[in-house]
Amino acid sequence: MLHIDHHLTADDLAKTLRADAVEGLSSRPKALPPKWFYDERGSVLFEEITRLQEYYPTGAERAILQRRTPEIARIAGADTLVELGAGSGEKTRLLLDALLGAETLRRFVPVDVSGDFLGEAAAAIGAAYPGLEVHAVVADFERHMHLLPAGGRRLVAVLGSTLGNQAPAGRRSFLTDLRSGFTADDTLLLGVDLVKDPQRLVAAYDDARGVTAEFNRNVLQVLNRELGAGFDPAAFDHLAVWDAGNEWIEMRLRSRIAQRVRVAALEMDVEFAAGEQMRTEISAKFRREGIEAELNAAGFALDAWWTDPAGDFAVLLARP
Ligand code: AVJ
Repeated sequence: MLHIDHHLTADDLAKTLRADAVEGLSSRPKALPPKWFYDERGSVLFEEITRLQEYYPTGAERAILQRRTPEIARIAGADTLVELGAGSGEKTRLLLDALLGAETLRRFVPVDVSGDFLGEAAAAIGAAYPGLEVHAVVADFERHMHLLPAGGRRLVAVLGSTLGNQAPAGRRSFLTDLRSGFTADDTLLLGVDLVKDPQRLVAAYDDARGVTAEFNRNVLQVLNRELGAGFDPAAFDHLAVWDAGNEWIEMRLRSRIAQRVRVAALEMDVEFAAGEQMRTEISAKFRREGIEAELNAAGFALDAWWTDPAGDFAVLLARP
């Protein structure tokens, strides 16, 4: 039983990319939203990042889930697992197995902006879990959270510290939108990376093998392909900077030279000074009190909080 809802067409995505590029490339400092990293190559590079020794979040979150999914399943009592940024990977399977073990689950709702990726993920889960209803949803987290399939008792999972890609105002509207679609029976499962020694944070975003640097520069190739831009990725250096005031990591691309880059589809010429930096991602790091206050402000109450033994990462449950 496989079913896909489309709230987003390829055309919507193309329009959003153009709008983001016009705005980001003409603002000072320049900035691009991180969601454009994840084309096919970017997704492969991100998978490779999750296996890097320096990139601790994936392993830490997996360790928490390996230990806590029975408790999560018991507390949530969910008949539906909704996974945002989904999901045929190991974490998804840990959750599905636990919910099936508790004999409450009947439906899986993977949600992603990429229809191709989602189709594959949904098919893989459908094949591995016969009898499970798979209802995939192509949607944008920033706009469509109130359109998620309703009914039953849902566990909505936002793992991998995806929330940290947004600044506080964006997190507030995302959590508020999500909350507006929640009933008293629904539960939120959130994975968040925690504030720690800046050296370890920087290393996680500037690995020795340069995989993250390639991932970062890949956004330029996305602009080249989708917008007919003329970026030379080799003309930009990768930077990872800890912003202690905002408690987030910033990834940036720094122009090695003064250059002018044509972006044909936008009929735009973009000037970079030598050494000019463009922000490509923020990855916020959290503290318990801070995320609890954000949840409360959006109408959620913190229900459970688990970390890995080193205290690097947290998985939490929250309810209306
Ligand atoms: C998938 C957004 C959680 O911010 O750590 C990894 C993406 N960027 N290395 C993160 C990412 C650079 C990742 N998230």
